[in-house]
Amino acid sequence: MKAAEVLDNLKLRFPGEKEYHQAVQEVLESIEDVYNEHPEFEKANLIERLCIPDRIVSFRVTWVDDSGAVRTNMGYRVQHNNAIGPYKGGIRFHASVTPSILKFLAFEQTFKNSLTTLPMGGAKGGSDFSPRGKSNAEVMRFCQAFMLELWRQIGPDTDVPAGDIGVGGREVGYMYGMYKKLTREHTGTLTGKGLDFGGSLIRPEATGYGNVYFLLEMLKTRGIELRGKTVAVSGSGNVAQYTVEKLIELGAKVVTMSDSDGYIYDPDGIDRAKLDYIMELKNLYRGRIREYAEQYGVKYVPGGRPWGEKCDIAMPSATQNELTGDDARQLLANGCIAVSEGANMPSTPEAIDAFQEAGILYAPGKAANAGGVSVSGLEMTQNAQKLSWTAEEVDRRLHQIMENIHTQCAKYGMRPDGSIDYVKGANVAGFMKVAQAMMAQGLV
Ligand code: NDP
Ligand code: 2IT
Repeated sequence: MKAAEVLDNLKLRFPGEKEYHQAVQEVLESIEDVYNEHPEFEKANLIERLCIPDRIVSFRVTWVDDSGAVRTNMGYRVQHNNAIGPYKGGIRFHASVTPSILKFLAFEQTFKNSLTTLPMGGAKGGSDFSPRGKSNAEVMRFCQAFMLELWRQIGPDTDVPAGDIGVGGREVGYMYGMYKKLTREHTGTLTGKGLDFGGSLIRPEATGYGNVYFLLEMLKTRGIELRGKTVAVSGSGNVAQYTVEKLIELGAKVVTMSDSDGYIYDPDGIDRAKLDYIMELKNLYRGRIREYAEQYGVKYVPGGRPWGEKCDIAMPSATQNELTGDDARQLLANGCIAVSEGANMPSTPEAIDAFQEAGILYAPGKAANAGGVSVSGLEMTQNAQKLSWTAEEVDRRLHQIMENIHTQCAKYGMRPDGSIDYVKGANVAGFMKVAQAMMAQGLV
C-alpha cells in the first residue's frame, strides 16, 4: 500500500479519531519520498504496521472520593512500537483524554524516542481523570487504583511510563509506590521519580531546558542571538516553567504564560522572583495564572491564548492544537522569527503550513521537546547501573542529545537553499531508524 492510501484506510478503520489522523498525516506527508525509494518497505506493509499500535490496553478505574462516593474513570496504555527498545512514554491525567489523543501521543513518541539516540520504543497512557480540584488523598487513591490495573502491562524492560499533563512528581510517586508494593521489586519502572528513590537530577527541568537548547541550535544556523529576544510561552506547568527558567537565565524576556483559563501578559518580563511565585502558585497551591496578574498588576485575558502578543519567539508548552492558523498569521505579522514546540502537536496543520511558507525557524515537538524523554532514558540507565549522576553530567548529556537531534534534522531536512525543514528532518530521521529495525526483525 502507498503511504497516502494507508491514511485513507486508517480513517475508515478508526473513524472519528481526529488527533490520531492528524499526527499520522503529518508524518506520512514528510516520509513519502524516502518510503517510495524503498520498495522493500511497501512489500512488508511497513507503514501500516508502523501506524497501528502494537496493542492498546483499556480498563476501568474505581476509586472513592473524599465524600465517600464511588467513582469510575477509564484508564489506557497504548503500546505503540518497541522495535528499538522497551515501550516508553508518559501518562496523562486530564478530562479530555480519549483513545485518539493517546494514540496520537504514542505515535509521536515512537519517532521522538528514535531521535533521542537512546534505545526506547514509543507508548503513552492515561485517564480521563483530572487531578484539578481533587484533594491529595483523592489523587493518591486514584493513582493507586490506576496502578492496580496498569502494573501487569509494564516493567523495566517491557514498558516504562512517566509524567505528562496532570502527572508530575506527586502522581509518579504514588503510582510507583503501588507498583513497588504489587511487584515486590524496586526496578525503577517509572521515570520522573523522586530523587530519593531512583529519580534523576534534571528530569523535571529536562523538557523545558531541552527545548531552549534546541532553539539555540536553530538560532545559530541564522546567526541570531537569544539574549534580548522577547518570548511568548503558553502553559504554566512543568514544561513551561523550566522553559521560562532557562530563557531568563540566558537573557531572554518572557512576556506571557497561561493555563486552561486564560493568559497573563507582563510587558516588563517574568524575572526570577516572579517565576518563583508562579512555581509556588502552581506546584504548591495549585492556583490559577490569573493570580499572577493580581499579584503584579498586569494584564490577564480570560479564555485567551497568548499568540496575539508581540514577540520574537513563540514556545507553545500547554497542549495539542493550541495554536491555530489565525494565531500563526498573527505571530508572523508581529515579526515572530522562531517557533519551538514544548507541547506535543500544539500547532494545527494550518499553522505549520503558515510557518513553513514564511520560512521562519519552526521546530515540531517531537524534536524540540525530546529532552524530557531523553533524561527519562538517562534515568533508566542510572537505575540499571544502580547509581546516580550529578546534575552537571545529566545536563551535559541532555545538551549533547539536543544538538544531535538538531544535526539529524539538518541531515534529512536540508532544503536546496540551505535552510532546514525541521518537520521533514525529524520525521524522516525518526522513521528510518524504526523502519530499519522493523525490517531486520521480520513480521512480528
Ligand atoms: P502540566 O500538567 O504540568 O501543565 C500543563 C499546562 O498546560 C498547564 O498550565 C495547563 O493548565 C495547560 N493545559 C493543559 N491542558 C490544557 C488545555 N486543554 N487547554 C489549555 N491549557 C491547557 O503538563 P506538562 O507541562 O508536563 O505538559 C505540557 C505539554 O508538554 C503537553 O503537551 C505534554 O504532552 C508535553 N510534554 C511534556 C513532557 C514532560 O516531560 N512533562 C515531555 C514532552 C512533552 P491547567 O493548569 O489549567 O490545567
Ligand atoms: O511527551 C513526552 O515526551 C513525555 N511526556 C515524557 C515521556 C517520558 O517517558 O519521559
